[in-house]
Amino acid sequence: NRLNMPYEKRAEVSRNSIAKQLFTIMATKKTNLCISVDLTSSIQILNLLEKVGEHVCLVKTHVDIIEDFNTNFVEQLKQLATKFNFLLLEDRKFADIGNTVSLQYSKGVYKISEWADCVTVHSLPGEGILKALNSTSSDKNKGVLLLAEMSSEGNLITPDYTKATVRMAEKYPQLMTGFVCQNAVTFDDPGLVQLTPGVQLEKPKDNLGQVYNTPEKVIENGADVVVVGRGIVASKNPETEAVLYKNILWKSYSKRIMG
Ligand code: 5IU
Repeated sequence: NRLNMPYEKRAEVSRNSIAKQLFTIMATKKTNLCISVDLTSSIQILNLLEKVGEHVCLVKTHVDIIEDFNTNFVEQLKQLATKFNFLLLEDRKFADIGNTVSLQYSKGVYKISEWADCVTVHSLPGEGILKALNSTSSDKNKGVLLLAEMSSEGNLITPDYTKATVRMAEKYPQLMTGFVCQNAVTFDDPGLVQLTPGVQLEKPKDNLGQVYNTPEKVIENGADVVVVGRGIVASKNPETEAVLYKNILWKSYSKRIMG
């Protein structure tokens, strides 16, 4: 099964171009760390990425929290992605009807489709949301990470919802980069990425419902790419901390593929 397959082999079977690129970057840079840059200043984000860019395969953004968002920021973000060889995930969590999501994806202030390699999407509204993203023209190759589970306490996602989400994704193999989840929700397609947020070494939770696991635990649970936000971003020395997470995660993955 996919848990024992090395990333470079999984790249070969990915049907989505972003999943293929991501697996290839992970194998090349020897990192499965994704940093979540939940900062409200564009300068702070760019400065942080200068420091940690070489240690991550993916950068996860929430562009709608940036106070001084502008097109120059997007240009610099893209340049850093090229310089350090990482991909961009906008964690937009689209959740509306297809027509609205198509507009939210490509229009407005953020024009997400022009710079994001992939986006997060809720399965809640039904298949139309995937149909919309599939057909909306984009400046680049694109990918969707579908939310099959969440890390937060008391979330309303049930096992049936998770299963139905996996089934929905099966209809759009070219669009699907993978799933955002806490457990191995499917073993069917080794070309899909399991992205897991809710990871920190310091604390077991925050004050607003976030629940943390350790890096070792989430890799055991099937994570391929692991999202760390405040564990790195809020630390005194983000670069040192990024290296620490990177090393633990890569060691856990190496152990996993050994069986
Ligand atoms: N995020 C989660 N849990 C989820 C999903 C997304 O934490 O189930 I889906 C996002 C929220 C935040 C980041 O942007 O991942 C985690 O940040 P911290 O590591 O700072 O908690």
